[in-house]
Amino acid sequence: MAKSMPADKRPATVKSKRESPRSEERAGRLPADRLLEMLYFMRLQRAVEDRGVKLYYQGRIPGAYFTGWGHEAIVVGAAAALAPDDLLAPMHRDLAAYIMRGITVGEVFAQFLDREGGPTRGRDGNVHMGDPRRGILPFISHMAASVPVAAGMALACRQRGEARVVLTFFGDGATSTGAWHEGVNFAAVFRLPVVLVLENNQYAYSTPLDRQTAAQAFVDKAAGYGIPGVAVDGNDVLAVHEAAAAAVVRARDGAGPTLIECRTLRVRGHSEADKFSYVPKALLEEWAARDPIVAFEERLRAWGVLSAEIDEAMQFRVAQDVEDGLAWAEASPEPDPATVTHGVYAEE
Ligand SMILES: Cc1ncc(C[n+]2csc(CCOP(=O)(O)OP(=O)(O)O)c2C)c(N)n1
Repeated sequence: MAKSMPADKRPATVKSKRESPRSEERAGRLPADRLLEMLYFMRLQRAVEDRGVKLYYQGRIPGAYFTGWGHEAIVVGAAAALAPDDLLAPMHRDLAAYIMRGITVGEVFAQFLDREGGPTRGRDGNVHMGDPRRGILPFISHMAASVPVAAGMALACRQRGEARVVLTFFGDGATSTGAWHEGVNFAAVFRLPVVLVLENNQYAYSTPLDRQTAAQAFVDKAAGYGIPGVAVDGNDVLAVHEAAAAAVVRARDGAGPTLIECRTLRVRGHSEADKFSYVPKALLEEWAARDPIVAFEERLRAWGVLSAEIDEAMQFRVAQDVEDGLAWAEASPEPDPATVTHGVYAEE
C-alpha cells in the first residue's frame, strides 16, 4: 500500500503567481547563441507551417492541417528548458518542439505528405506524430489524453531511477476534460517530475474562455491540486523559458509538477478548414500586433544580439532548411499498402 506523505514533507500551501517580471531584465542571463537558437526555432516553426499551409491549399496534405501561429514563444521557450534525455508529450500547436527534440524538417514534411519517411511512416494524419525512440510521445488527438500518459512516463522514469523530466503541452479546452484532471492530480499526489504547460490561446475551437471555465484564471486551478502555478505572457519567449526552466529544476529535484499558464491568442483557425469568424476582429488585431517572433526580434536587435548579418544568415538558413526538408520528403516513397499492418504491434 502506498505510504502517505508525512505532513512536514508536503509543500506549504502553494500560491499561484499571476505574472512574472518582463523579460528585459533577463536578457543577460542567457548567452547570445542560446537566444539566437530560440529565434531560429521560432522562425523555423513559422516557416515550416507557412509552407504546410500552402501545401494544404494545393491539396497535397490529406486531412486537416493545424498550425501553432502565435504559439511559437510558448513552444520554443518551454522546449528549450529540457535536457537532452528529458521527455516530451506535445500537441498540435507545438511543431518546433518536435524539431528541437530531434525530428528533422524532412521527416516533418514527409509526415505532412503521408510519406514513408515520416515518423509514422505515412500511417497517421499530418500533425499526429511522435517518436518514442527520441523521447517524444506520439500525439494523442483526444484533448488532454497525453497528460495521464505523461504522468505515467514520469512515474516509470522514477521507478527506473532515471532523473528525467516530462514536459507536456495542452490547450485551455483540454483543461475541462476528465483526463486532464486525473493526470494532473496523479502527478501532483505522487510529486512526479512533470511540467504542465497550458497554451491558453483563448479559444477551444469556437469555445471562448468564459464558456470554458468559471475560474478567474486557469492558473488558479493549480492550488486545487496542491501544486504551484505561474502565469506568463505566452508571447514572451524568455518569460516562458524562465518559468519552464524553474519548473524543470523543481521537477528534477523531486518537488513535483508545476502548472504554467501561457497566455496568447490563436491567430489562425483551429485548423485550416476553420475561418474563425467567431474571433472578434479587434482582438485579432491586438494580438497580431504582439507577434511573438517580431517582439523577440525587436528585443534581440535592441540588445545588440541580432545584427543585420546574423539576421540575414538566419533567414537564409531557415528558408534553406524548409527547401531541403521538403525536397527530402518529396523523394520519400508513399507507403506500400502491403505493409499497412506493419508497426501496429511493437515487435514489427
Ligand atoms: C475528447 C475530445 N473531444 C473533442 C475533440 C475535438 N477537438 C480536437 S482539438 C479541440 C479543441 C482543443 O482546444 P484546446 O484544448 O483549447 O487547444 P487548441 O486547439 O485551442 O490549441 C477539439 C474540440 C477531441 N479531439 N477529443
